[in-house]
Amino acid sequence: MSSNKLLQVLRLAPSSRLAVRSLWTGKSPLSESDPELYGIIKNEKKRQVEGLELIASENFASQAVMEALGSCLTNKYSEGYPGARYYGGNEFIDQVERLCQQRSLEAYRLDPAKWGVNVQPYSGSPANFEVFTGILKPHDRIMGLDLPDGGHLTHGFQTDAKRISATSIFFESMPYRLDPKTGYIDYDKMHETAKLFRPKCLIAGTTAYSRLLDYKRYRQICDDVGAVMLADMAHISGLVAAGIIPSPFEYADIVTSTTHKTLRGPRAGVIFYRKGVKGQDKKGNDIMYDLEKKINGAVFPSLQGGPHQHQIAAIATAMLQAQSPEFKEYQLQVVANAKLMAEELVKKGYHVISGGTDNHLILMDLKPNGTDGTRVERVLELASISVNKNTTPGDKSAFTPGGLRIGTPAMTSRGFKEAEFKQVVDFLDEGVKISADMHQKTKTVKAFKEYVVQDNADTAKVHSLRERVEKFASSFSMPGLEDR
Ligand code: DSN
Repeated sequence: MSSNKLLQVLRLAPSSRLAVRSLWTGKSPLSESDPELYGIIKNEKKRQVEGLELIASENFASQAVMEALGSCLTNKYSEGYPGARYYGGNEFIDQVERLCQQRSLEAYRLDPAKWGVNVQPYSGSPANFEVFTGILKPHDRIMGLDLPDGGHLTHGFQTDAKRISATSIFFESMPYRLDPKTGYIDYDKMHETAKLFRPKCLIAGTTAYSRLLDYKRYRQICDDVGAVMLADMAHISGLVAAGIIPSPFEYADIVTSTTHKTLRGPRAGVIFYRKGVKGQDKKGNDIMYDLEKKINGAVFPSLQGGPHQHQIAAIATAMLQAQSPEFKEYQLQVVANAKLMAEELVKKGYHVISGGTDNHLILMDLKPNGTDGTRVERVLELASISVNKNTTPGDKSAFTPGGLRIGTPAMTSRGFKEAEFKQVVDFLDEGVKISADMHQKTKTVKAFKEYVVQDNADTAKVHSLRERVEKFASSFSMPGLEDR
């Protein structure tokens, strides 16, 4: 210890000195070495246990995943790839990363001679940017589903006034959209636009779209205009692993995903890429895929440093879980629950975009109910129900969009079936009605947000809803570690 540090420690009160000493040995639990942070985490745990988690992109990771995340693997630097690292001491780390690669391919039933996988992306957004960095030059063209229509920021999002995502700053982006009449992707229009725009990469991926993607159609368009087909299956990767919805692997050149949504792993990302023989030239010689080097080089060293091996280990164990019969049952229930919710919402007169769902999520337009996503999200939050406001086709602002996105993966992980989701719809309906009443009484969002925390007859209804929600949610088990 430097003499300056020693002086600082000696000046501390005796109890703080103890805390500092144990900090030095690294042996005291979080509850003792940092009670302030420990308290915040306990509060978040309580919120998760007592609330209804309906954010479509969230889930509850298993105990095994949490243990891997909290393991000693966080201590290790391993820049490079298995067998070719820039640091020593990676014997076991190499085993972890290779196991993760192998299980990731197995989880999607991929032939290692035809597909490779990079398991180092820190999460989904970096994974997408890494793909573009690997296969495109600056200002090359990309085409993805527009964000207000259910696409992701990293699929090239920009507004009329501004390039928002780095994927639209460093590349030229053109959106495709939904057919506003049906709420389904307008593939004919996409094809027409692609012929004019000639993108180098076409993205088949969504973040708020409740229908299945027609991957064959994407492939045809890519072949017609000479584009690489990137499928971003972040939202649906659990459903794909379970084999209960069409897989993008049949048609795509590259597939990215996060690992924490329907897949129920840690917060991280993965990139799958085709390898081996692509086809034959006119003389009958093999043409090989050249994606492996480009993608791996883009992840490291172009965009990332040391891989997070504790995350990679947690992906490995999630990919093992994803191959179990219980995982398939879980995913079937996720979809059954979402379908039930959509039907119940429609019965109650709600405008569900596209009229229903084929996957784990539902997108509602609340404008016909005299309110919007921002206000309903806030009221539900006060009632211990987590959802997120979402743009629906035609919305101009992402801050006060008309819609709400709701999903079933997290509560299905806590054992909810159709009967429980019927109750959830009743809770939601109650919250939307309270929000619509409050909306009528307040002009601006600011006034609304002040009103919802005052004492009045409407907020009393929110408190009553919260009490019932918490009693209901608390009676279901929670995956993961007991106290964290
Ligand atoms: N934020 C994620 C989602 O909610 O869909 C995607 O990045």
